[in-house]
Amino acid sequence: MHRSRTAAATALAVALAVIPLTGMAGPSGGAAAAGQGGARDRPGAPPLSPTPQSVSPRHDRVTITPSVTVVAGAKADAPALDLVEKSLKAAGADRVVRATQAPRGKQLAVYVDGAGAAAALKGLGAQGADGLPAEGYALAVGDGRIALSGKDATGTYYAAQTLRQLLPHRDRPGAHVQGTAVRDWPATPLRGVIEGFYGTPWSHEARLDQLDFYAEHKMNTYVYSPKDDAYLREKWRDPYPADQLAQIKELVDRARARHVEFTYALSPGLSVCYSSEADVQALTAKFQTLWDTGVRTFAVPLDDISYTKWNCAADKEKFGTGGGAAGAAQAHLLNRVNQEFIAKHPGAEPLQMVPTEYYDVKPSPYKKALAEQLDKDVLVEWTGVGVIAPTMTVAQAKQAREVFGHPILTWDNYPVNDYVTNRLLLGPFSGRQKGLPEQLAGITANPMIQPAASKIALHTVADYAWNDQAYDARASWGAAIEELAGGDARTARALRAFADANYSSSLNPQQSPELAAAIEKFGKDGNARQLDGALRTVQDAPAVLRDRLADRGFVKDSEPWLDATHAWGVAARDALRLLEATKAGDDATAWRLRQRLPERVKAARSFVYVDLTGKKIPVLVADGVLDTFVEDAIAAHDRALGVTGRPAASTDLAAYQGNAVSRMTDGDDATYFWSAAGPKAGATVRLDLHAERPLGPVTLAMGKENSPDDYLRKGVLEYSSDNKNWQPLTAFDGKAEVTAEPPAGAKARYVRARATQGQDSWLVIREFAVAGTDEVKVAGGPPAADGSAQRSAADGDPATVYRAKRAAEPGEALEFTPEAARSARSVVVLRPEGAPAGAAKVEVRTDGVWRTIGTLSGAHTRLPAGGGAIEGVRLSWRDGAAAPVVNEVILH
Ligand code: LTM
Repeated sequence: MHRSRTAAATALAVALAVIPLTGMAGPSGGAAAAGQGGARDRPGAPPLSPTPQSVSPRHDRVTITPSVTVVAGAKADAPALDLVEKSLKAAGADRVVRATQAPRGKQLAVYVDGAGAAAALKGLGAQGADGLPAEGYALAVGDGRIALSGKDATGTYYAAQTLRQLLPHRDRPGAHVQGTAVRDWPATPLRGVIEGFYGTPWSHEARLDQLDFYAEHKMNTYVYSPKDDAYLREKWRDPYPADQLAQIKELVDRARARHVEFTYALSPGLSVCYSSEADVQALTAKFQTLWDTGVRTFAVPLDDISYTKWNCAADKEKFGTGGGAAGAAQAHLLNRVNQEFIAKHPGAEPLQMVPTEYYDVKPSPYKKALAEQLDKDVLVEWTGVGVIAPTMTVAQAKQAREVFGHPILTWDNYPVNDYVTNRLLLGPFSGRQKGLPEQLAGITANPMIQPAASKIALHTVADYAWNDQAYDARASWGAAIEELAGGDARTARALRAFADANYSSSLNPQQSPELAAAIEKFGKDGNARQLDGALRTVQDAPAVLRDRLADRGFVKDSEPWLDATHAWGVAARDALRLLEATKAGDDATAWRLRQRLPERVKAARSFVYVDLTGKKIPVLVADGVLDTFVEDAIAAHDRALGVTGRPAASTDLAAYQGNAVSRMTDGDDATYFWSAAGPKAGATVRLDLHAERPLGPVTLAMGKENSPDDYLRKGVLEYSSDNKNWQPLTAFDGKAEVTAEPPAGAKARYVRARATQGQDSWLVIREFAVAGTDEVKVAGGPPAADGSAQRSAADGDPATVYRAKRAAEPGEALEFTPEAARSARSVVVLRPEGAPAGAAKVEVRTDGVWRTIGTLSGAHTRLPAGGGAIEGVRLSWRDGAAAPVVNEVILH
């Protein structure tokens, strides 16, 4: 598969010159106008993927006869022929025979390359593959025959892949196939995947499976470059153990049989001495062992190394110091490899390299040295502007070519998740401008640590790289899901819900767009049944996928995310029920559901991904959507109860892994918010108390045992009523634990901590809390157990609990005294599920006189207050009542 960039570009220009295609009418059916073909052009048929450059539907069809003859040209590609035969059998043919002549009678004939295919294409009014770029092909189906012709062997193989998609699946002859003419070619020469992430490298089986997948999607490149394969980096000089080399050979063979170029990428940069003769020999010797297994494409990635530090004194002496010296040193080494290995191995593809400055287009001495000194035929890899480039434009690619002075192959860091191992990135490839592929030698995508789960995104990468002009990210995403679901509607629905719940990334900033839209719609039309349907799909998706998804690797890869998706679905459905019960005034049901939610959320947050080092990382699913929905439902319930509830936490800092900002208000000192970067001056973490209220002491507990330095070094605590005008509370400096006493009478709805200086260390906040002023004083007994407080029973937050230390003694009572007498229609007492009825008499004091209004009835008690301004509420415990537990006493 020798591909010359210039030849490909010229051929592409020729191909473009022949569009639009002229009519392709055949004797038995006129051709409709040529179009960019997905299912649009073939109603009822599954979309062809990647979308061909041109598809012309015909008005006839062919029948899969019991016996089909394949007439192959002398040089027809063997894997293409195998695939054609397999596809015909899968379409119902009992017998597929090979012949050199066309069959007699009504038997279906399939022509693959050679004079037969050329004549058949002509007979069907279709152009041949001449004039197409490398890997292009022509395919026509109609008038009792099928013809495939490739520009080259890979082109023929791709024609066979398209035929595979056109043919139905059935177990007996007689299927009809709609007449079609396809003329197709890739938008860019190299298209594929670079296994280039940190973390657990893919298994051998997964790699074999990936190679099949790439072939089906017309991707022709697999770069073997896992960062945590020691023989590629730390031990780059060492030869492979025999078993590992045997596996590589198996991959190389499989790749060749699938028209995928296995690219071997060796990264010596951690220890190489660029000027050392011995290291040049070590590098080329290692390449030679790979050449002997059949590898024909080589790369030398020099990313993620230091170029300000030499690995040997000789380099400093020879090249000097600074970026320019590093560029010269790398060019020196690579040119030797290029001239002494690549050039001396006929059949070797152009050398590829990853520069140390791979992530921008800024001119620099390093890039200048590479541009001027590196052999011109070396391909330079580039990640776009940014390591993870949210967008990539034609202009940037032109700049990259200019500044690096070499053909550019993108190393696109999507859907790689090694820097966010708590996430699966299941959204489509997006933000890449149309026209980009033409500027490039190719596109390689760095996938997730999870190979099978990467297939959704990789399907879309393949679509874009083949035909960027026809690319529609959402449509391609939908097609990827349909394909993985294998035509099963239930599986497709479940997979779509799961992918939607794991959608967001730097390329697709919106998390769970479909679920978020369903929640938004519910906010407008209140159609709970409809939202419950959507949430139920989310809740059930994991079980459906575990049960029905044919790609078992996908299920295995996704385990903790599947668990979390189910658990978030359960939590969100309870939250929806809570909203509905609250709306319906069904207090007892609402309170029961409300109490379940913290456990539901805890369960949803409990699932972990275990990384290469054994570290357990809590996974995120539908974050910012389902967790927010649950929080909003709780807040709505609080409003209905007439309490302020737990403050809502927010920040402009990204959270590190699952350490979400809500963890700093969960009342648990063992959990924390953890920023994913050092705060810059002006960064804030904020509390919204939901309503303006008198401000009690504010506590900010930062740092944690194994990262004690992760606290705001210099900052200020501030409060505000309108979230705009802020009053200083206290400034702090060099302290991880900060408390501040507000001035008497201070009222606020918002409290924030603001960094007044930037810092490198990240930020941990274990708890950020604002005590109310004692709006309601709680006194009496029994005393609270350790770790609990009586005032939790009247702090405005039903999630905090007063737990008595012991059973009530005779005559003991818990008394609540508001700062000022209040009128209220009822007294509500909230207690945990299972709290016994009759545990206390409930009394109110009006005009200085205590009056019994009823007894506690269970977890939820609402008693009419009986008129008058209430000066106090008393729970007089029944003699011998078990140690009381109270969430909240509310005057409402
Ligand atoms: O992107 C490049 C060239 N190098 C590394 C990758 O190995 C890594 O997978 C990605 C994402 O973390 N970032 C890199 O810098």
